[in-house]
Amino acid sequence: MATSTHPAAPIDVAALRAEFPVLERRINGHPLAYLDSAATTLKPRSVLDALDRYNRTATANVHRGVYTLAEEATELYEGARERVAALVNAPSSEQIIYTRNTTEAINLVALSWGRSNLRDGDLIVCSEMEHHSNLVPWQMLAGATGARLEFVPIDDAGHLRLEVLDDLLGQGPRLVAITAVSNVLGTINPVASIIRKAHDAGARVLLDAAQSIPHQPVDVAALDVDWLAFSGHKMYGPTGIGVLYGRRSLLEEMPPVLGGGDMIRRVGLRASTWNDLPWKFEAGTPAIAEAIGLGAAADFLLAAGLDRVWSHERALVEYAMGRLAEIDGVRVYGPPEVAEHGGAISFNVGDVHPHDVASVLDGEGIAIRAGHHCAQPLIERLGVAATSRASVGLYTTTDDIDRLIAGLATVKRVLGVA
Ligand code: C6P
Repeated sequence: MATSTHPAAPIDVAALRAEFPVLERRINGHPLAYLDSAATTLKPRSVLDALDRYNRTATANVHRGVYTLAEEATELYEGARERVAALVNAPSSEQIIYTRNTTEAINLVALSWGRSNLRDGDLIVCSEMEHHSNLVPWQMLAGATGARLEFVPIDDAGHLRLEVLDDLLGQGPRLVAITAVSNVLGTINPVASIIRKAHDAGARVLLDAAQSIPHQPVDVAALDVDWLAFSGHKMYGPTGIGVLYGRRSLLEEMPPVLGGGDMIRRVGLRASTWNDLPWKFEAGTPAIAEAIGLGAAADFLLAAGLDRVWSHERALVEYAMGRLAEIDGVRVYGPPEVAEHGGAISFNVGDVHPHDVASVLDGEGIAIRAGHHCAQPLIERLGVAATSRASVGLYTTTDDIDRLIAGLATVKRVLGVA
């Protein structure tokens, strides 16, 4: 992802934290230390207010009515699309398709472009570190078309083995579908060079940006990526809304996947024609409040400044990795280099099951995720049943990390780890 080389002024974390009402909660008698932003981020007041304002004062369907409320709702809904386009530097908001989440965005490409372009024997390249969302849709597409799937493996430190990618690109794949940042290992993949090389080999590239959008500046125009998928709920926005960005020429040639209201230009009894972009892909009444909330989340991130968010989070990850390394019996997975490590840190404490780690920490008010993180092939590659995962957001502080470290001492004591 594009990262600035300029030192960024620090974000005012205390002021930002005050925007998140959930942080006022006490959990099991302790202040909340929320270290699960990779699963979903907390929501700031501006997003909550945007949802509430639509529901309380501007409720109407979009693209249908000619009365004031309906026009206001449509303006809010389409205005949000402009702000999401600005967040990722899309050439036009017509290239921002609202979906339910990252998963639906990736499925849209598989069902639309994939089903009409891939044939028996065509190659799709993924990696061993993909979330199920960027794996299962391609398995289904391969099953339906006869296309074959190959995988870029990881090395023991959790980097992609790029020499294998080069070999696979030599076989002329039609598609490379890869994550920008691993939700388990935190690995930041060198996506700009992957995209360049894949294009040179004649492949299209889909980037799963679920774990990069809320953390680092992402510029779809500079990356020249074909499709980019992300979720609102991981970028301080509401659940139920996500985005597919696409190259205009591809979106124009892709057939719609769902038919119904709003996605049509003209309907006859036996045939119909399709609406313009982006509505061709948005059949039925959309998630209006959620899209408006997503626009507020894009504004929130733009105002915070993703360069500054990235500096803040990188310092936290460096601090957390240093502190975790001090604890005997804790094994951290993923790249040791902080520059290559995004906001998710997976670890295990001796042989303790991660669910036990997470529940002891919960008793201390610390929220982490434990399990396979919807990346079962990767967890298998790591040779474990599951991991514990702490992940940061722009509201995370070194105090949250200190609480995690102290909590792990409690885990070791309570569960008898040497
Ligand atoms: N990862 C996690 O705790 P959805 O569910 O569609 O909003 O996002 C899917 C998804 C796709 N790609 C990556 C890299 C992801 O991390 C996720 C969601 C969450 O890691 C929930 S499983």
